[in-house]
Amino acid sequence: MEQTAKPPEAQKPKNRTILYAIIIVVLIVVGVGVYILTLPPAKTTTIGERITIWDTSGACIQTASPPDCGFKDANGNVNVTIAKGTTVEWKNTGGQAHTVTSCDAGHVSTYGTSACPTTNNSALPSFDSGSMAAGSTYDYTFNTNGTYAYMCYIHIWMHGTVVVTP
Ligand SMILES: [Cu+2]
Repeated sequence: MEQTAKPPEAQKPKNRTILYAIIIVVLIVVGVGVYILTLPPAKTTTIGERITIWDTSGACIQTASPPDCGFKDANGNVNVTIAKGTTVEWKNTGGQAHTVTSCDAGHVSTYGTSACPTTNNSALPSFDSGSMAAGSTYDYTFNTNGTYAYMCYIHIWMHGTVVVTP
């Protein structure tokens, strides 16, 4: 079969080439952008102390004896001592929502002295997890030495202490 020479294509306008170049550049930029946005965050926080927020079958009654909810570390202690710079992670293993809320002056005035029998030194930073659903965690890094009382503002009889040493 005899090959017939293709008819010469109509000359593409030059601006079409420019359009293709622009499309390719846009695709590359979008591709790189999506790649960067989907990279996992370069978060290198190491959890130095884990505290369990617990309750018994979703109950957290102020008058329960022994208590049916609270905070505890791996050894069952309510009060923990950590080195400055340590990140503490609280995990709500209970069936109710709980909070991790520091007993700074602002929170004491909001939640009262039943929630916070002692007020933290004003030099210490405030922290507040807000309402934590069952199963959720809250991390806080302690960068100032001192004794931090904290509580759960949903159950103001839930108390804990973090002592931060140099
Ligand atoms: Cu609670």
